[in-house]
Amino acid sequence: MQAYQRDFIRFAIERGVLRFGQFTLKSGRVSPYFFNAGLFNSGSALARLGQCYAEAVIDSGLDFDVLFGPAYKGIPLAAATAVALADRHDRDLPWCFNRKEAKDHGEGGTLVGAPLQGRVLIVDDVITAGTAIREVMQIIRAQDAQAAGVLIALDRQERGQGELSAIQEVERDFGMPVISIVSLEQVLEYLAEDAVLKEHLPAVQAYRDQYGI
Ligand code: OMP
Repeated sequence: MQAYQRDFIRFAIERGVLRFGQFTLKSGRVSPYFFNAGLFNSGSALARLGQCYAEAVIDSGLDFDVLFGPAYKGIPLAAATAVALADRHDRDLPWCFNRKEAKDHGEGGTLVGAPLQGRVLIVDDVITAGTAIREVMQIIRAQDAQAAGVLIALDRQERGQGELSAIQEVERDFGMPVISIVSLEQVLEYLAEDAVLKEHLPAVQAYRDQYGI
């Protein structure tokens, strides 16, 4: 685990973004942990989050032309990442997002910001079963753009529809990489090292045994 990944997990726990307990997921699975990116809800927290995303994508070496934030949660994430790439990595790239409902006046349409064209980096929060990301792919395809990759905060490393992880399925089906700031494996490593948080380890491990890959 790299230093920025450890810092990110600590930061997510401090902000209450990463929590332990009992949570029902979109997929119906009942999870002993949940990652709520909406709780990076101050200016400094969002700035720091954007820096972590930027660091992860720079680290990956992925080439892309435009950042895309899917509504709603992806929008501030893509914006914060675009700011961090410009400020910290000297990469001033275009970014855009979609509306959930088309606007029939003014500029109209469902896309806002830079044109969605070329190689698109999708910025989102979490992939569990991969449903949300498949919907985003339809938007990108409808614009005749190409998806270059997906950048997320946490890879929950769960099974998708078959034996592969949801992320491996997305990579296989769309021929693009999924880059995450951290994965469940690193969260487990972090828990194991912490005298207090260690108490959550058995439940998270059991969940991983049931739904993980
Ligand atoms: P999938 O569509 O199953 O991949 O689930 C991804 C979505 O689930 C995310 O975009 C979130 O809205 C939500 N989610 C979280 O935000 N954090 C979690 O830890 C787990 C989920 C989830 O419901 O699976």
